[in-house]
Amino acid sequence: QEGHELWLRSSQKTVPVKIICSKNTPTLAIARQELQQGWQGEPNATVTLSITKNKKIKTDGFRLTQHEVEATTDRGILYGVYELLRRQQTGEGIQDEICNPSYAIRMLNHWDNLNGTVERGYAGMSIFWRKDDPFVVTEQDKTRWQEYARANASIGINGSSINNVNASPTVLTPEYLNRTKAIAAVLRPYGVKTYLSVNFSSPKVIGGLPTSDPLDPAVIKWWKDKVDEIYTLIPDFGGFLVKANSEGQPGPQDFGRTHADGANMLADALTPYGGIVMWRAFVYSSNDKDRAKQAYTEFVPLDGQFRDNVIIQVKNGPIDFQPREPFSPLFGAMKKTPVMTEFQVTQEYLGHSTHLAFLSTMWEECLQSDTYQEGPGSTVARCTDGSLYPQKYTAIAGVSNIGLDTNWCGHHFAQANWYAYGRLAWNNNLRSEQIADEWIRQTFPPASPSTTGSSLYAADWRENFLVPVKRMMLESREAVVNYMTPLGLHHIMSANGHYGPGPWWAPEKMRADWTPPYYHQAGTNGVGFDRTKKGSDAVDQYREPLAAQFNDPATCPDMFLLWFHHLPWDYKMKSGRTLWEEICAHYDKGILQVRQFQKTWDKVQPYVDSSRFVAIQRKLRTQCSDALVWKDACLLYFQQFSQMPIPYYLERPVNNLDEIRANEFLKRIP
Ligand code: BDP
Repeated sequence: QEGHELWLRSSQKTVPVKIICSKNTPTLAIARQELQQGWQGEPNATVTLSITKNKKIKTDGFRLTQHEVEATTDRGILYGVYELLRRQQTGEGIQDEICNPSYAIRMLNHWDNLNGTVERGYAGMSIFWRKDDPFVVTEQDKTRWQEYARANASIGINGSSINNVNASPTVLTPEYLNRTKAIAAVLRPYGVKTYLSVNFSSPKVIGGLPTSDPLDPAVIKWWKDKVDEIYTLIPDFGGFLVKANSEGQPGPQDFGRTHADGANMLADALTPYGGIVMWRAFVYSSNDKDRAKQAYTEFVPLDGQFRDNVIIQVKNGPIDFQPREPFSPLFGAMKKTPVMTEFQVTQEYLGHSTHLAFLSTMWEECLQSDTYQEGPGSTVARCTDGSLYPQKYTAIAGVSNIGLDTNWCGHHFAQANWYAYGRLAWNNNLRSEQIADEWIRQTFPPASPSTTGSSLYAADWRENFLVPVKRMMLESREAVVNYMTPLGLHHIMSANGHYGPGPWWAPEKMRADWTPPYYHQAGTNGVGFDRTKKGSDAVDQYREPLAAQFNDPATCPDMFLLWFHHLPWDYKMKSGRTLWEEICAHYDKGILQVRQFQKTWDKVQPYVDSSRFVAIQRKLRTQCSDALVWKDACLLYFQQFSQMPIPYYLERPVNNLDEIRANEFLKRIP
């Protein structure tokens, strides 16, 4: 009832099942145990688990029938078993089918610091690191890691980078590597490989070398030796994740070298072991004009220069995990270099773990966006999964939202984002509707009369619980967009917390591109960032017909309007309303949507245990009052420029702008 079991709630009664499996490995032992604990099929059925050489089954994939799981590896068997159990729980049938993953590497990135805090984490401290007794591995630690690994395996996640991309060099010292070894040992039988984020200055900081120049022979040797040391401890270590020359982190450019020089040097050290480098393209500096263009400008010229075990890791949008962004133009633009998508599962810009926002729809929108890079149908999904470009490795990453909180994610509904990320990493063509449906069925299964004291039947459950809750989830991200950043507005959150509204926030000495006015450009002449050919020309980084479509406000989708255009407040929208009225209408709609979520939730009370019901009800109340603050803050602030009334058919503000600005509560950084 505290949500610790996630979507893996133990069933009320176990149904006996016989299992035939000719091999035994730690992974297969888990597969057996899961079947024994979770079987919901016909009693005393016999299930066969077989490892074969079927060429149609890719690594990690499996063939599934009602009573058989076939795979080429024991990991594939484990995934097949979880799929079989999921189908039994959700009631979805099983044909004889082959399921192969869209990406070979399906990562969670933890932004966990070695002192136990989590950057952009809203669910408690790190499950991996802690400040006191940092090198003692307790039984409690191991239990958590095991539960974590199991949850990942159940949705196909097979890699974890366990420390912050703003990496401390210390993680590569022997004590921390030993702890990493202990973590890897617990994750391994669940098929989850361990990776580390590394700091590019490590040779200097912990190696005592005079430089970290990637072309310096002593530096090259230092990394090679370090990699040897890691693989001696962890023979199946996955590789490195690197944030370099980004937001103050060191990198190859400090020595006049390129991203390719830096990435290749690390890649060469990892090659003998089959390890990979995930090199992030999240780069921008304060001097250039449009931040949205910089990653593309820096990385496209390097296409073709990277080793084949380097993957460029690109955030879904060109700025930074906003409630809505167009896809990053890097997808499909680097044709000779594998590119992977980085999604943010933790809700840095979408209400932390206080607001209900099911992010699956956002990721689906990105994955299904057509880049036109190889003609129509060149979706982001296909540009990254190996179906359009030859690549040795395919991968995807999600920035994790978990911590030591009992329910892992802070908000019960935030668990759905972990789940959805894993499911989309496995199958980038899944639809959010199906994912939400599966998640609800597993996380809030119909209560039996014995647990609630009332008698509820499956048919009502579907109609009165499943359908409305699913609708709420599917609408929730759009609601956040409406009350925070409608019509292409972006990065107008307060200060560093990125929680409440702060369109006014611009301290005098602050870098302009770290302040909201840089992004909204509001003035008496209008609002929005001009990225057209007459402006920063960011549109030109998109392939036709997109460049032309985005360039013209008449054809630019409304949802990206102020992302690409600076328009007068009385600009006539497709709806016939002025831009100002349209902005007001969107903020207002966001409030109405959250109010509706509250009603939906209150109404489903009979179908949910009281602990989770109350926790979610409270969060929705806060979300609603926060949304109102967002709306009032943004409308009253922008009104100073538009000088137009908030349309009289809309509700009036209930907060004063000066009071909101003076109030610290929305700036909270948990
Ligand atoms: C931004 C976060 C910052 C991260 C950075 C990154 O505000 O904490 O370090 O992204 O991705 O979204 O490196």
